[in-house]
Amino acid sequence: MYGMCTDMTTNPSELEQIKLASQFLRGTIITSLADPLTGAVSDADAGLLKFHGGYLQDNRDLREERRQQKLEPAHAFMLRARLPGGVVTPVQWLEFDRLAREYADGSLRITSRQTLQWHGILKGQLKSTIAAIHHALATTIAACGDVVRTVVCTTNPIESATHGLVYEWAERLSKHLTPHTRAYHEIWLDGEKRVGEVESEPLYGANYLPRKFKIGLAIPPLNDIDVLSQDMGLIAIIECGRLAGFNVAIGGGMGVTQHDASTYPRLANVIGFVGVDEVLALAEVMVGVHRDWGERADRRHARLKYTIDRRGLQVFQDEVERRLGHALAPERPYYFERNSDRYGWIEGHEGFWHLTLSIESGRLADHEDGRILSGLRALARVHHGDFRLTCNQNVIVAKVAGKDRAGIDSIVRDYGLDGYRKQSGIRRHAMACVALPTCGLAMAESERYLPVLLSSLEQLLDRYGLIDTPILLRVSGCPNGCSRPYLAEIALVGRGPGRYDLRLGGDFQGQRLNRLYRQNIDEQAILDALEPLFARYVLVRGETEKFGDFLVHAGIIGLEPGPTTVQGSVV
Ligand code: SRM
Ligand code: SF4
Repeated sequence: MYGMCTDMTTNPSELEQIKLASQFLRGTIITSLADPLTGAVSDADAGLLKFHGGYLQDNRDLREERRQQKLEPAHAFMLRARLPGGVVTPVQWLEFDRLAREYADGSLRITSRQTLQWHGILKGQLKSTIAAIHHALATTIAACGDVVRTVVCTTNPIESATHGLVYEWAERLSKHLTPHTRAYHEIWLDGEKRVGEVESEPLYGANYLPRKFKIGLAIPPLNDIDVLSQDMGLIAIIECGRLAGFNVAIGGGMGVTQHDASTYPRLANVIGFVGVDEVLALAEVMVGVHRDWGERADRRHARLKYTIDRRGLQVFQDEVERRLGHALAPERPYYFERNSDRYGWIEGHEGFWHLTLSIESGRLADHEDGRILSGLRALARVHHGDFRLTCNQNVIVAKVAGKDRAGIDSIVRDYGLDGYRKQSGIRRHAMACVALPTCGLAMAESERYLPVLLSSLEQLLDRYGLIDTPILLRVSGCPNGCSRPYLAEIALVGRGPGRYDLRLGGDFQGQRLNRLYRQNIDEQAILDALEPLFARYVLVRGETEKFGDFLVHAGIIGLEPGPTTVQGSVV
């Protein structure tokens, strides 16, 4: 049962008080939605709305102009779906696409946690959009907020039936850990209030978690979900073709607060192994310890990684095992080959084919280089399998019968979705977070800057014969790290308009954090810093040595080679 955390008794943060008083996430959202005088909702309701999958935002490109006109910011909402494992049926796809065109800004956005976002929804259309998502048998509840978020899973419909089982665990975990409140039904779906019924959240309690909690399941040798960046990562152990269970990794997280050296990215520690029959119990226990031990006064230090470092890993593990009733078994061997996606057609185990398409920054929109949104709509109209979103912001057209491949290929070609065939090595492995104009926390451009940056980098790489060399590049518009930049071989982390920290030396498997190389520099300085490194790399690299590993082996970045759980962030 839920126990009141000790930190809650001392100065809980404002949001803690809002959650506690919200009557299980109701607050005054209904009143805020009905207020005709503003396109926004009250601050307290904006905090609660996140638990329903919605973010109050404004178009930052228009902020200054509207301020001068004495108008309130151009408010609109971002909605995020909760899609465990990133699976979308063609019927759902067509509905999501309709909502993007009718209610949002004409685009869909695949996120770095394999789900979809709609941006630019006006307040008056929020309810219709959420209801339509619900009727398409999906939901937005708990896609955001201080709860267990969308559970991610290696997007691999390919290798074996066991891989399907792992996906089922992602679904089961997601369902098991979804909040119980009926507020969502009442507010968005005209659900009736159950008079006299005493509501409860057996796992979360009335004030929910101190902070978000992220769970991901990886199936080695693929680490496309960056399992060591999750609060709780589960690494599938498949023995003799059978899913034996999972290695358990805890305390991963990327977020850093600008100018606050007490915040840092952290790789999860692998602490043991559980059999499949204990996965749900373990997740509940882990979430329970986060709930009870997490920091409730200062949200900057409320993620699980800080609780673990504050209490000590062994003390934390002892508590988990005490609540579980026994010690975890020792971790089992595993090996990761890559954390990026494999593009193009791959034959699966049931005779089906799967096509991974590269979507720049996950943005599905129509523009001069391709009719990406229309192309996916055309695919959804003829496709009999499903779509799988990846944590690298790409999409897989999954379960295609051999006879249907040519038809799919011709749609892909006609709509300019075949970029993956001609892309440079760095472009195939690039990822950027949303940032401007919708993200309220962005300090620099990210998604809109990526194409410009890539063109400059490609010119440089071409000069050194490295145009086809796979290099993992990630850009974030601020240190929060939504594109998981701290795991990239080359990362830019936004500091201010046109200025970034350049970080180097992550590996290709998502098992090593990179380090700060140059602070707060502009594009020219970034290119100047990278050019001599590319020049050296081309001279000394072996046949297969990756750029990040070269930087470490050559002593350019002060890191130990190999899979390490390096903490801290600055060289
Ligand atoms: Fe994120 C906040 C976008 C994945 C760490 N993130 C935000 C907000 C909601 C800004 C805000 O709070 O107002 C951004 C909305 C931008 C917009 O306009 O859409 C935002 N995060 C995203 C997405 C859409 C980035 C993308 O380009 O794909 C990803 C949505 C994931 C999803 O579907 O749930 C996204 N965010 C991540 C990840 C990557 C991951 O989870 O694998 C991280 C790093 C991992 C982690 O959590 O440590 C991440 N986002 C953050 C943080 C820092 C959290 C921290 O511990 O300090 C914030 C800020 C916060 O929570 O206060 C944040
Ligand atoms: Fe916004 Fe920063 Fe996340 Fe980018 S990294 S989406 S700028 S919060």
